[in-house]
Amino acid sequence: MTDEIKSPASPPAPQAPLQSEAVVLAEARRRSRRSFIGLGLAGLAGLGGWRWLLSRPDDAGIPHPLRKVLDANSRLSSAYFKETRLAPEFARSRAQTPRENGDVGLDDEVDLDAWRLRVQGYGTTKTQEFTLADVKALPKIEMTTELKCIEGWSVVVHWAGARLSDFLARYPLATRSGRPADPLNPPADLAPYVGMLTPDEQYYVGLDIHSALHPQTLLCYEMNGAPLTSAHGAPLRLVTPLKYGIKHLKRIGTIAFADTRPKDYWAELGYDWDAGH
Ligand SMILES: Nc1nc2c(c(=O)[nH]1)N[C@H]1C(S)=C(S)[C@@H](COP(=O)(O)O)O[C@H]1N2
Ligand SMILES: [Mo]
Repeated sequence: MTDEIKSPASPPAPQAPLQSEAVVLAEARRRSRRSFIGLGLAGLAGLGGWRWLLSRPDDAGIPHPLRKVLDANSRLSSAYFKETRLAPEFARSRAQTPRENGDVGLDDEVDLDAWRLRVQGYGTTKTQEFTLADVKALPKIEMTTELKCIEGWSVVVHWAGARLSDFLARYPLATRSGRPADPLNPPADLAPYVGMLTPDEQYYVGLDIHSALHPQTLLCYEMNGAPLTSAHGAPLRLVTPLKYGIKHLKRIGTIAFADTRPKDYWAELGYDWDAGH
């Protein structure tokens, strides 16, 4: 396959976000228009978050919810999820093919017919397997966003894929109870973290669940209107444009939910674990 930008074979599919996602998106757009205060305690306080914090039940013998916030702020509930922002989107005509950057975990040829997405549910060792068709059956989301590499370059790319949040609403593997992961009303038993690995486990990234359920976090199968090439992560890669390219794992093999920060290739090499920008 070449890396030329191809025109799409058919007009872009109408986007049909799930209802709850449409609400999340509207809320996120509204928030992004305002200056974003940040997710620190100051931001929470300014938005009535203190009242929310202090009204929390005192579960598991933890004397004060603040302890939990400081230990793992991704455990924050809906108040936290609403404080999101969107990465800027660009005219599709500005999209370019990015360089093929980073090939850890892509050594072997990928057998597209044999490939499966393996998902290990939260609180279980069982994994469930999905085909690319399963992912494509979810609402197709298209977005033109900037891919920013920590090396200092960035490029505008048009992506298409399924929202991870739609996947987890349809296949509720991110909660112990099997309740769907609704970003607006996250269940109390939602996993705080998600890890992703290439099939050979050579490259791996970790995300907090808030980032994972962000409306622009996609399981992508198309770049600039064409199926992903192998070097860009075929058949399925992560795109999450509020984070640097290091988090955009190419060729997803396994997704697993966790209580603690999953291992992260570049964090092990000294980069910021969150890698947001
Ligand atoms: N499997 C895998 N995914 C990866 C990497 C890698 O080395 N291996 N590198 C990352 C980095 S640092 C960047 S900038 C982007 C680049 O994506 P691109 O090759 O599509 O431009 O892929 C990310 N995903
Ligand atoms: Mo990168």
